[in-house]
Amino acid sequence: MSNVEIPAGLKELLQGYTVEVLRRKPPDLVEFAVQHFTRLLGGQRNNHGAKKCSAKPAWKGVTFDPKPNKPKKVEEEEDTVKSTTSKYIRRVSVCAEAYNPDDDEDDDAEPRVVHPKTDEQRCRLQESCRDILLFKTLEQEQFSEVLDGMFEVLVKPQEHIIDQGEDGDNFYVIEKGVYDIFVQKDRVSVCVGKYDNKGSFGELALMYNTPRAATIIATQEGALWGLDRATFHRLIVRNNAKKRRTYEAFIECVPLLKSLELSERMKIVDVVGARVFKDGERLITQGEEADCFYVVESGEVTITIKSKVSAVQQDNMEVEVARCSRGQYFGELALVTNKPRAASVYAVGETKCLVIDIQAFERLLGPCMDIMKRNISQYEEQRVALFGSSVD
Ligand code: 1OR
Ligand code: 1OR
Repeated sequence: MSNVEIPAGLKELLQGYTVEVLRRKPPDLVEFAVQHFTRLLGGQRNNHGAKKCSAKPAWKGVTFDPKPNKPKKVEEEEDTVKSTTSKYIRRVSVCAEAYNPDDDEDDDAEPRVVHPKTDEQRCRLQESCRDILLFKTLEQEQFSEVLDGMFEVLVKPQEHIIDQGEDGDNFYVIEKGVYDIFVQKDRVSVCVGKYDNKGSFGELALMYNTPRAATIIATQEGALWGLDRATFHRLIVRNNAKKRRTYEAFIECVPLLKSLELSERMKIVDVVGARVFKDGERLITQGEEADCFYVVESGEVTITIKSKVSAVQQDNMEVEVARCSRGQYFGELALVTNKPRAASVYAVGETKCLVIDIQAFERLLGPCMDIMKRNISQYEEQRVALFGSSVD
């Protein structure tokens, strides 16, 4: 026996298998061995592929089981790679941890999850995440960790991505597809809105440790990017604690939000994105469809309306009708009236705004609706005073 050469790595390989057996206590050791070593092999190939030629598909998208409409966890687990050791880890299903930013240090102990992606997948992912408000206040490093942690989910028509009342597993960013939002009212499911090829959903259950607040159903084939609960918690929820500290004082002095409870104002802070616009940059284009609402944090915006200069002249000239500065809001009119944008808005000097998407606007700003409607009724009076009937 003395001349038997033990191949390098054999001991570690068998130890790894033994540890997994002891942890999971599988009923069939042979079957478990096949699964375990297949996973390891897949991991080696993925790592090789990613290093050598990232254009090769390193990860195929997660598809949905028709029942029970959840991403296939096995595939998800199989493709979950720990970046530091390149060993596979299993995503332990997490049940309902309470929201407590002070616990965040524990999150550091969590292994960083990386789902390898081809260059092509990464491009599509980056494009889908470009305007996601929840990512707009992240540092570059946190943002790239979010991108690493996301996995592709392909969906079929009528798939339930989320069911109201269930525990939250993932947060989703839409790459493509239309998704209806249903909310149960008096035991009747009512469609309260939709996501049309952009946006994100599934953040509430993960942020506040609550059951899913709505049902989200794909109306056609689509593609989503998922982010697991633990990674969402480590990166987004932790960032929210920081965001609350940053914006607490500012949000307190926004006149529109005065009537809200402090907790309601903080919920707004949790979902806002911060965007900086350059001098002269257009934030809103008159006539376009609306999907968000703005509050000026610093700088100023000018609001312009196209008006015909004379009855014979068809070209529209933009006329300034208002300005907004720190603490003032705009972009509510189209959301409240469900019409196209009534004016264009441009930054005057470098301007920073907090941005709220239409779903969060409808969910959180209901109590401020009276104030907004009162101001809206003044627009019409001012329109007549300024232009008579010459506005398009
Ligand atoms: P979630 O984790 O609770 C369902 O899972 C998701 O639907 C939720 O996160 C939001 O991302 C999204 N009320 C609650 N959740 C909504 C709503 C909504 N719209 C989208 N989601 N309302 C509709 C507003 C247009 C209020 C209905 C009364
Ligand atoms: P929105 O979603 O239509 C443009 O996008 C925003 O400009 C609009 O919401 C309002 O928030 C803001 N008429 C219409 N929109 C106005 C006006 C306005 N002022 C600000 N906005 N008028 C000016 C009243 C001083 C009437 C102009 C003729």
